[in-house]
Amino acid sequence: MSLIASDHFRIVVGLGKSGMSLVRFLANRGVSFAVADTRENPPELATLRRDYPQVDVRCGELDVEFLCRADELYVSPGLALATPALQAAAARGVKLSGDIELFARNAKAPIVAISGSNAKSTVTTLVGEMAAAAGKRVAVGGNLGTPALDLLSDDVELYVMELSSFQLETTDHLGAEVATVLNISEDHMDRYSGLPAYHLAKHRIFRGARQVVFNRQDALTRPLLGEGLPCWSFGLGVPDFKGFGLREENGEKYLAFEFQNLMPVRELKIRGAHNQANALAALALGHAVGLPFDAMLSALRTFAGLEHRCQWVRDLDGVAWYNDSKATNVGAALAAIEGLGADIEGKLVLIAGGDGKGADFKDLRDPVAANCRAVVLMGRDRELIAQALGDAVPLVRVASLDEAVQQCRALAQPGDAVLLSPACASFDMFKNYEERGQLFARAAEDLA
Ligand code: UMA
Ligand code: ADP
Repeated sequence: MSLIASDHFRIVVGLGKSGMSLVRFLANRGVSFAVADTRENPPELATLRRDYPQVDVRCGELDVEFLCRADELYVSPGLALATPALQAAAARGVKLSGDIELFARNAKAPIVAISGSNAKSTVTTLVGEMAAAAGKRVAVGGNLGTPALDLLSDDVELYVMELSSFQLETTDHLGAEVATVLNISEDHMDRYSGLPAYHLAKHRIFRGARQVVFNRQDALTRPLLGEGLPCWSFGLGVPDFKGFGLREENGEKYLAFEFQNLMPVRELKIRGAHNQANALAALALGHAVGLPFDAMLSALRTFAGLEHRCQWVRDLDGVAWYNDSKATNVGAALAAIEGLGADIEGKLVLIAGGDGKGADFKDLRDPVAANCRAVVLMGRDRELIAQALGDAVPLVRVASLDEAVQQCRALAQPGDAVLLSPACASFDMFKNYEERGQLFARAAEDLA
């Protein structure tokens, strides 16, 4: 039986991937609903018309009177709740909700819930692989891959969910078995009034959680409430009681839990200090839901990382080329610049720029000065980055990614690495970060 009242009328607002998953969910349960999208031609319109021709769809500017026919609106994470038509409907008593709230109400298996400014996809995928290695029937998705509602099944034994701040804004009670905010740094400042509002949205992940995992190196990841909840921690320092961390013994660095060494760090395939933190976070989450260490460690030994995250593309004349297109904010680019910068003999030639989402780029200046030979700047906000970097290193402005690759070829010296880590979203020049990363990799591979 579905936990959804059938005498209410709903409207799905936003007809992208999550909107379409809502349509399938509601239609399968015989709930009456309509669809609205501010776009004239939303991505899933053709699919909706083909599979659910009876559903009323309104495209274009949102009509408040239409929205007010509903008891509840399921709003896409892509639409700000501050949108005036949504606020007008809310003021008239219409409830604003989202797909994750519905998912949480209907999921019968425990949920591992993962948010944070960076590393969500890496840690979510790792925990999924750990659970699979432990023989669990696990479903992995949310902000990553398959939308949450499409994962619901009576067969699932564990849900591992990546959740964005946008999805959490419309989630009142998640009730996760274990929840974490991996790290907090500025992102999506075009949607939030500032870091406190973004932080509050992320921390909704702890609502109803039975256990918590926090990052010892980032105070903003500790839950504000919930004293008394079992808490596990991770961080790059030596771990204590209920903590995961790093310990050195006879010159060998180990991933460790409390007072026990688990595995030498060199056995990890994923590189850089940030990825050691990610491995520790995944161990903490897996341990909280009872996954055995041997299965978790075997998953860690085989996991080679995800595409577009500090991904090695090729070597050419002594220069390594890396695609970190998923670095869509300053915190992510910093992790790559410092992590990779420490790993190479020479210097980095960095490609940065794009849609900065209102970010402040000043934190890039010192790490760029310490690790980069030059920075090649592209995209809408390239001058904002140029201003923040000042005269830290030589700057080269380009009009296209192809031109950026050509410039990097000329600037890099043997022992250097070329790194695409834009610190920006891609939407000003590309369909998404995947397209940006693929075009970069292709252009780098084509160099003779
Ligand atoms: N839009 C409109 N009008 C609408 C609805 C959407 O203009 O009425 C525009 C907005 O600019 C919006 C964009 O369309 O940003 C995408 O919205 P959508 O409803 O088409 O999105 P979905 O396809 O449902 O994708 C969403 C998540 N997108 C966002 O949060 C922006 C996907 O995360 C997620 O994978 C998917 O649901 C399934 O759960 C993507 C993402 O970029 C990967 N997430 C952000 C991030 O990771 O930084 C948060
Ligand atoms: P998300 O899903 O949160 O965007 P990903 O796992 O896709 O996270 O990684 C996105 C980017 O974040 C990567 O390109 C990488 O450079 C950076 N990153 C990975 N791990 C960390 C970390 N622990 N701290 C900060 N940045 C990180």
